Amino acid sequence: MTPAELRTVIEPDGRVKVRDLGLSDAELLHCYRTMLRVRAFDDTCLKLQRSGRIGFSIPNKGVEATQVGAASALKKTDWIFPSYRDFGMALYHGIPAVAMMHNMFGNAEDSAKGRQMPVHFSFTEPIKFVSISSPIGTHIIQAVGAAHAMKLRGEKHIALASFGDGGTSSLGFHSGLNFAAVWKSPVVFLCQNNQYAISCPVEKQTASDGFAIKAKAYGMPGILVDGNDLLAVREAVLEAAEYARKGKGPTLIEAKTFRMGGHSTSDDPTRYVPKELVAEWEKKDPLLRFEKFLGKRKLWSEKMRTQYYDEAMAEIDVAAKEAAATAKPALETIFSDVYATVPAHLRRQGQQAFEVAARHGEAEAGDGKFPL
Ligand SMILES: Cc1ncc(C[n+]2csc(CCOP(=O)(O)OP(=O)(O)O)c2C)c(N)n1
Repeated sequence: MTPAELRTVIEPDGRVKVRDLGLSDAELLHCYRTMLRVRAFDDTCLKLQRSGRIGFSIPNKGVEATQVGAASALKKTDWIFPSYRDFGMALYHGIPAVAMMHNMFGNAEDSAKGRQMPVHFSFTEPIKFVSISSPIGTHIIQAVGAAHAMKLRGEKHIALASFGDGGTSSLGFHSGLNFAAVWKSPVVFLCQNNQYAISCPVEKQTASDGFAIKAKAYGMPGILVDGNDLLAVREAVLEAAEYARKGKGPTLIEAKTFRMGGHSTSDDPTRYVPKELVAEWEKKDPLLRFEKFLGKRKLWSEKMRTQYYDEAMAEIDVAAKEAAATAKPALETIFSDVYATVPAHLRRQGQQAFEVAARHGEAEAGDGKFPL
């Protein structure tokens, strides 16, 4: 079988192949600003982690165009089942940076009340951004289930499941894609092929010719798109979303991109990513590509980049300070939002734990070892 052809819209020099982008200048600038806000969020989190104020973060550098391009193709009534590397999807849709920072600090204002790891955001407004699942691939089936429920209810919303190349080796990938294709569930599968799953290179992840090609076997359309080309990703997701809304079922999109940083702030990619590969992809930086495109439309200047980035850093600095100053969740909230009525045995156990904590004090941050 011939592999899918790589789709692009923005040429490396910034020219575009299509006339009607379906986005106003203001919307294009919102996409650009969102990518810079993601970089500012990353840069701030690295400093927070290195100075011991948060336990962990996930760098997004290099994959911002995939995140923002995909997000821009969704409606506010759609549901996002994100990977942990999708900060741009949340920021694009207006989720406040401070709400994300509350999760990074696991404080009392965090929507999960500190019961998730950092970067495991969950929001219901202004878009459904479903709680991130740490076990790789498990959210793919959650997305299919939610999408299928929407179909049964006669709603026209769709679900987007975003995952990495590593996610395709999960059982969730197989059962999710198979079910969705058979039942024509309105879901878009977005595989962000960023070349690595922690230190596992893509050549060791699959023996097949990429990931888009796998759609064929499941009986759904497969699209291979340049993930560093924001407009090409947007176009692919729009096409897949429309297909799903029409009741035709799912699509698998492979966005080919590159993780320009470490897997997480606990990782040192220089130990396993060849320098030449990094250099090759640095030239394809999605932010630079979009700047060239905006430049051709007289919408961009070097000064604008500095101004947007500085504004983003100031915004995120305020968010981080507010989150840092917010109290930890009270121990008594451990069962909140979990049960409509807390079962008697848990209430009893909770009571015992609260009494022990009252006698001995609560654990201090850093008492436990942090996972990868
Ligand atoms: C079931 C399971 N196995 C292993 C892990 C450990 N783990 C965390 S992230 C990750 C890599 C996933 O890579 P990929 O899906 O390509 O996403 P990326 O991090 O590249 O965005 C692994 C193996 C996990 N969280 N869950």
